[in-house]
Amino acid sequence: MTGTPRILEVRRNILKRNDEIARSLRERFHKAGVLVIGLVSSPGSGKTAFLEKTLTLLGRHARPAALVGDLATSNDAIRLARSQAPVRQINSGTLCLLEAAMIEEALNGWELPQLDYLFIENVGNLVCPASWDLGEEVRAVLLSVTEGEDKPLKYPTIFNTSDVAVITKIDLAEAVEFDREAARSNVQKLRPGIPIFEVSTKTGQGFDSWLSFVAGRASRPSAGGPGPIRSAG
Ligand SMILES: Nc1nc2c(ncn2[C@@H]2O[C@H](COP(=O)(O)OP(=O)(O)OP(=O)(O)O)[C@@H](O)[C@H]2O)c(=O)[nH]1
Ligand SMILES: [Mg+2]
Repeated sequence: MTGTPRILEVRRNILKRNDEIARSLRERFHKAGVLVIGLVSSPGSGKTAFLEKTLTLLGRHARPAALVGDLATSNDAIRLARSQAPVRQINSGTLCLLEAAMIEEALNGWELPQLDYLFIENVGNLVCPASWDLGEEVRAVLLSVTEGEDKPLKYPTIFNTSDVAVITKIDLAEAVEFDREAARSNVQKLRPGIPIFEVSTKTGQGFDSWLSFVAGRASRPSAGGPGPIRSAG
């Protein structure tokens, strides 16, 4: 048999369609002047806790909003809404990732120019979301100290498609004998030069630096062009 196996071809077409929607979303975000930051990590590494604190702190002087993806429940949206920011939950059903079309639909009725920041918390998974562009300007990958320093090496795609890394639950580092130098060096091996923040939502450690980074990215004119390559397809 010759030619591309059909299953591969279908996957490639789906990824291509996703990239087209992501590109048009990126243009909309750019025109509206909203900085979009995607959060990816394994389940339970602290995305919602980190985002709730980020929204609360940013909300004191700016207009942040969030979309949050989970297979089921609205639990995370309820937690994030405590920050007073506009929040929408996306339920992906059986899908282990968010697609650009889901973002497009979830934004219905929102006036993007009235926002300064839009955060997108992806479904907890270190594999599925890696190749799916959502039109975000910045992708942040979170790694909690309880997961082990080797995770970047074992799940390289999610780390080398990210623009910033956040080590979470740093208050637990000692208890789990977290080797921060090894973790940092593993992240840097995959994405040399990537900024890395170490934070705790329990103590507030690291949030000043993280918020300075976010503000810096917001004030930097984005290219508004095709954007970063996330798709491996
Ligand atoms: N000690 C400590 N616990 C934390 C911290 N951040 C989050 N947690 C705890 O970690 C658990 C998971 O946090 P979530 O914020 O739900 O994690 P998540 O990544 O959003 O999880 P999913 O959306 O299910 O993938 C909760 O019990 C949090 O209280 C932290 O900085 N320090
Ligand atoms: Mg969550």
